[in-house]
Order: sequence, then C-alpha cells, then structure tokens
Amino acid sequence: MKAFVTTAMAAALMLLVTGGASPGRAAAEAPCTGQIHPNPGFEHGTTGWTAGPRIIVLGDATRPAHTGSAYAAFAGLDVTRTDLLRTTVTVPADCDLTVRFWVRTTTTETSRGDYLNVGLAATGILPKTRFSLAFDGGSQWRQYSMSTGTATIQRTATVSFVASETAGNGVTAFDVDEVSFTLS
Ligand SMILES: [Ca+2]
Repeated sequence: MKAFVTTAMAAALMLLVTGGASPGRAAAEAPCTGQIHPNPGFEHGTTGWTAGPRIIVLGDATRPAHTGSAYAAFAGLDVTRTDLLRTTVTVPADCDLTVRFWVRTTTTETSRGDYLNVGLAATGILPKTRFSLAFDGGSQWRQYSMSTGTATIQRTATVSFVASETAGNGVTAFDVDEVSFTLS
C-alpha cells in the first residue's frame, strides 16, 4: 500500500514538473526577449547555480530578502575563507544579455578588506571582473548591471560571484538577490 501511494505521488510530481516547464519553452522560441534564468532570486535554493556551502539564506527576519524570502549571502563570518556562486546561461545568436543584480552590504570594516568580485565571461570574451565590491557598498539594496553585447553566434555566458574574507580587522557580509538574465 505504501508503495502504491509513493508511485501516485511521483506521478503527480511529474505532472507538476511537466506543467512548470512550459513557460521556459515558450521563452526559448522567442529569442532576444525575456528573463532566462530558472532561479534568479534563489527562491528554489541553489537550483540552476553552482554554490559553495552556506550560500543560501531563507526567511531571516532581521535581514530580509530583496524579493521573496531567499537570497545568497557571502562572507560575514570573520574567518579566512572564500565563497563561490556561479551559473551559466545560453545566449542565442544576435542577442545581448544584460545581467542585473542587487547587493546589500553589512559591515564593521572601515577600509577595504573583505570583498565580492562579480565576473562575466562569454564565448569569445575573456572572463573579466566587472565589479569588485567592498565595505562601502551600502546597507540598503543597490542594483548593478552588466552586459555581454551581441554576437552573430550562439554563446554561453557565465556569471560568477566570488567573495573573499580574512579573519580579524572587522567583518563585511554581502547579500545578493534577484540576479536576472535578460535578453534583448
Ligand atoms: Ca529572493
């Protein structure tokens, strides 16, 4: 009996997954338009992302998300360590990809120590750090933007967030939310 119930639940879940996939297909049929990442705001945990340990934060009332209940938190532990969060998307030929994201910075530092480097790489474009954020990023959410430009071929684009912190001399935490990938 238990096995039967489990099978039925699995079938129901498959139906849900199949239904949920339709909007993504519709977006793919219309290139150069729309937001293409499946989990831009971390509401589904690390789905669609390669993430180091302790990256995702859910429902912290004292540090609420920019949108929804989850975001990615980097550094802020006052230990010497590095955090990495990365994702890759496909950019159709003749499309420009604009990546927008929000960052909130909480700090006890008074000079640059801990930092968050945001990088963008695409087929034919060398990986490059576009932003190197530090203690002076602001305690309110701020939005940043970067683009790949267009190309005549289909490309892959990878966005990476790399945080580095060193124990001692204050602590800086970087919260990241709503990393949108928009084609135009
Ligand atoms: Ca969120």
